[in-house]
Amino acid sequence: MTDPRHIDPSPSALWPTRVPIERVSGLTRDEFERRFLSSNDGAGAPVIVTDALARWKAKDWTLDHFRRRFGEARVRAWCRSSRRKPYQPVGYEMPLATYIDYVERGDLSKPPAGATPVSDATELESAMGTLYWYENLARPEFAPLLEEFDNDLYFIDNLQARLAGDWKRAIFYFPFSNIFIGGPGTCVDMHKDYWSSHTVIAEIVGAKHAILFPPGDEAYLHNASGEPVDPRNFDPAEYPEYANCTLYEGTLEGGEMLFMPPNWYHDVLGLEPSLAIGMNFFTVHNIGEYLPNLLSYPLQLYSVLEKHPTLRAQLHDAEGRLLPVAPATNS
Ligand SMILES: O=C(O)CCC(=O)C(=O)O
Ligand SMILES: [Fe+2]
Repeated sequence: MTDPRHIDPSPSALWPTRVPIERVSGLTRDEFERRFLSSNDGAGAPVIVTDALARWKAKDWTLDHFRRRFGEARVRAWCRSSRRKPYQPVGYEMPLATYIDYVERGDLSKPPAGATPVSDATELESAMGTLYWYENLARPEFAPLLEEFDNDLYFIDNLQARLAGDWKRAIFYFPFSNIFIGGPGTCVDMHKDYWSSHTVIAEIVGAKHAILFPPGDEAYLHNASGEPVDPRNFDPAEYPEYANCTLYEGTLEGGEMLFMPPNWYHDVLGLEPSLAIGMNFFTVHNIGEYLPNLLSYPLQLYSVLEKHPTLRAQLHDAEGRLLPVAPATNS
């Protein structure tokens, strides 16, 4: 019997070109821009920034802290691995405290006792990943968390971080800032993130193994049915051009941040009980691709701003009517 808590993150030995993800600290924004945004003909390169969390209060978060602070909050944890064929997500709902116990010391091959199924499929197979809780930080009970980390990153000019006051925080409410808590074997298998955004994963507790491919490899990474490759275990006959790809890999440790430039494919595997924050954002490099997307979803934007306690008030007049409303005139 294999131990579901021991994860071998090795990519398939078939990949001919493998590049370790660089680890850096103390870079100026100019250096960062040159080496990780403009390099590779504008595709940039992923990088692990080892000192990005240094000033965050959130860097001291622990799983126990979450159990004590939000233990009663009900959460839905999912196994959404495409390794399960046919693809069938498995989801369970439970109090966060129950979920954290499962992550830290539960039997990962079955759902925690007392958890309620929320999907048609209910079978967990640890070889295909374990239950993973990730959720946008827009829930009112998590609002205090937004004060404990910062989207103003020292190494990159995040334009969202320049927004003033409430707006700066409200942007976390847009569907792009997630908290992730999971045990060994959680997997978010190969995808690229939305809207050509930049992505950071701030790994606060635990370790994860990340595999990335540059945007130019996109065509080689999909089979005839359009399914992305599982870079850790695949049939080369299904991906005949896989050898053209350049696989970047690295282990992200607690306290470190992984930066991914726009449109890089990634597969992230949890190695230990872990706690992370993911943020998607834009800079002058990707604003041209990001803004049209943002403007295409005005109702979603409104619905998230509505959840923000003070911005909500600003969206309505004293009678509760949605602003802007035409001012009443007598003429
Ligand atoms: O941390 C993970 O498990 C995956 C995160 C991810 O894919 C992302 O933040 O874009
Ligand atoms: Fe992602």
